[in-house]
Amino acid sequence: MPQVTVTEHLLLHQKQSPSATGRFTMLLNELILAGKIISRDVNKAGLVDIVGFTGTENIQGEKVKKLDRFANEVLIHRMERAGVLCGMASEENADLIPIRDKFPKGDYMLLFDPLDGSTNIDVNINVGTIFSILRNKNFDGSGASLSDMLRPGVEQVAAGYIMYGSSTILVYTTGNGVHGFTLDPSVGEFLLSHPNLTIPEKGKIYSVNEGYWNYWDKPTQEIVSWFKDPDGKRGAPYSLRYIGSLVADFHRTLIYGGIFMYPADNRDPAKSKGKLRLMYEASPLAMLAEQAGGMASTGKRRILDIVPEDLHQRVPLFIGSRDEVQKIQETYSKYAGCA
Ligand code: P6P
Repeated sequence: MPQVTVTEHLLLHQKQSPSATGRFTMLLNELILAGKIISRDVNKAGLVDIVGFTGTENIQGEKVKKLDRFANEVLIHRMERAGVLCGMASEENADLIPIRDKFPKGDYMLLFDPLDGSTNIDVNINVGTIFSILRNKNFDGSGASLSDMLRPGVEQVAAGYIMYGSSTILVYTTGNGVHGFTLDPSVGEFLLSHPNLTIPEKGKIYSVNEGYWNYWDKPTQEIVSWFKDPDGKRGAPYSLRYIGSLVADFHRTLIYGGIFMYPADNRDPAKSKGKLRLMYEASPLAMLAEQAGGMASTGKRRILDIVPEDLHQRVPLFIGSRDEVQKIQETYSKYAGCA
């Protein structure tokens, strides 16, 4: 396959709109640079522990901090200087992150989880940066307000993730299909490796933390039980795969099909609406899933239709192959019908 870079792919396949002034390409290229810096340090994490050296220093010349805070610093530093944003939000920051006046602004807004699943780094499990890109319809040259940013996922102009593991892969959509690029460290470029990714219509894998079975609602318990083919009528149950790192579990679902679930939990008040965040986890992954022919739901509602009330709002998440997500929704509506 000829080596196609992200920039080339964007120029060739991006929906050419009159307003396409290359600013989106600048945004994505800065994001990619941040991803390369994070990848470099994530891949050294084990060494830091073993040999004790700090490896690299971060941009402020400080010793490398905890990797998710380091990833957050890298993203904020790089993206503030991209000259195309009027605001950011991060899983690591309670409030909206403004773009300081000394930097030029643009009408894009970036929301991200800098290093999701970072607790898995110590055991060499893949982790990832998840990002969501919106445009500020009220942009007047000044910074975005919180209400400018609290937009439903259906308004995202782009979404994606960078997964750090045996290789570093960037998967993103601009509403024109889903495409994967693998980092070639020898040249420092992400090269097209998975063009036009699509989720199989139906899968054979379900992915959920079964340890929380007793805290789920009835529809979730019923559908998970169905996956196990309890009466043997279907001849074979689904396989259970659960890595415990959202980006890794989603990436497998995107490629192999099936369903990833993080249901609401009636034991832990903090997870009564689910553990995963709407704006920088569920929404960007939902855009990818739908662009790849799949679905993403809370069980009751399409994820992309939810208008956020808070930057860090949590939602239950059922995402993956159309067939399995529809089964979840049918089960929920059956119970709603009985309510
Ligand atoms: P649990 C990692 O901490 C994370 O935020 C996601 O990456 C992952 O999907 C989820 O939590 C795992 O949560 O409760 O199963 O350990």
